[in-house]
Formats: sequence, C-alpha cells, structure tokens
Amino acid sequence: MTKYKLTYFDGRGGAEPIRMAFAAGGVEFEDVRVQIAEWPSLKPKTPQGHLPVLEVNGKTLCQSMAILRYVGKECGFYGKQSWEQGQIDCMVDTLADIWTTHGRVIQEQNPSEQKQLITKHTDESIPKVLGIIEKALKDNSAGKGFLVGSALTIADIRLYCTMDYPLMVYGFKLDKYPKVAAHRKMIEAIPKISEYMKKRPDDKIALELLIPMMKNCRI
Ligand SMILES: N[C@@H](CCC(=O)N[C@@H](CS)C(=O)NCC(=O)O)C(=O)O
Repeated sequence: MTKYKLTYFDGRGGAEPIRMAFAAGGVEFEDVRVQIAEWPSLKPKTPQGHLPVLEVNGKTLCQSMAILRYVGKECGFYGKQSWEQGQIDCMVDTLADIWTTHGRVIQEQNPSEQKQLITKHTDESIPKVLGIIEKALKDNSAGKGFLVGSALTIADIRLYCTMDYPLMVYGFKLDKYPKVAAHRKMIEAIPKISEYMKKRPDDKIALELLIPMMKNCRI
C-alpha cells in the first residue's frame, strides 16, 4: 500500500487542499504538523527550504500545487480528459492570485503599508478573482454546482480552501457571490469532507498569527 506523509505547519494554508483531497478520496495519509519553533532546524533539511512537502513511499514531492495535482490524480479528482484538466488548471491558477496578495500582506512589516495592502487585497484582488469564479460557476451550472465538469475536482477543493482566510481572517463577505456561497455549502455537505472537517484540528496559524495580525492592523 502506498504510504503518504504530508508535512506542513500547524494550520490550513497551502496544505489544506491537499489534506482535503486525501480526505475526500478516503485515502489515508500521515499529517505531520511542524510548530514554528521547530522550523529553523527543519528548514535546511527540506528539499526546497519550504513546506508543504509530500513523501510518497519515501520519495519527496515539493510545491503545493504540484502536490495537489498529484494527489488529485491519485484520488480521481483531476477531471476525465485533457480539456477538463486544462479547465481545472485554469481555475486553480486563477485562484493563486488570492494567495499572492495574501502573501504580500503577511510579509509586510510596516503597519501603514500593510493596511494599504489589506485594502487592495479585499477590495481589488479577491473581488477580481471571485468575479471570474462566480461567472465560471454560472456558466457550468448544468454541472450542478461544481466548478468544472459534473463531479468534484481539485478546482472545487482549491476554491473552498482559498476562501477560508478571506472569510476567517479578513472578514470578507460572499453576499455579492451567491454561486460561490452555494458552492461552499455544497462542498461542506459532501459526506467525506464533512466528516473530515468535523475532526480536523483548529487552524493555529490563523488563530495565533493571522487573526491577531489583522486586529493589530485595524487599530
Ligand atoms: N511555491 C511554494 C511556496 C511554499 C511556501 O512559501 N511555503 C511557506 C508556508 S505557506 C513556507 O514554507 N514558509 C517558511 C519559509 O519559507 O521559511 C509552494 O506553493 O509550495
């Protein structure tokens, strides 16, 4: 039996879609969560100096989206043929823009610059991406709510997980994006995902790092 070991920090971030894809596929994996204090000594031992890292029977794969695509293929969430896979990739890459601007916000040390970046993130970057996603969901409505095709794919999982931090950390609202809001409910209702979400640990990165960072920034 293939042995999967996923190493990431003790939060959702870049690893959560991978964890969720494993869970939705009913595939067991070892969920290794590195504490911030452990990271400096572990970093030089990782292949590219960052996480997530997936070990498959002792072989190592880096880069969150490469890992997600690999796990998507392993679990049957990567579409039926090349065209569908192209569409899935398009949606996954579109969503990456939300992560890019989130990354800029959390790396900014200057509070007033950080405030400006948060405004850009919530008022420009997220709405721009969600406008594209809302339209894609509308255009694919005969697929009955999935982002691509008519079954769960990594594009759906990536969408769900990408919106976690905008909703939890930045207080973003989905009122203007009814299809995205309905998609969220649909994903939460998938039995294996619902079961996984009930059991998963709290997101320590969001609770201990990101949410306090945003509170300080609003003062
Ligand atoms: N392009 C990489 C970026 C990985 C990355 O920057 N990971 C962050 C956590 S989300 C990390 O390891 N930060 C600690 C560090 O770089 O020292 C990916 O998608 O996996």
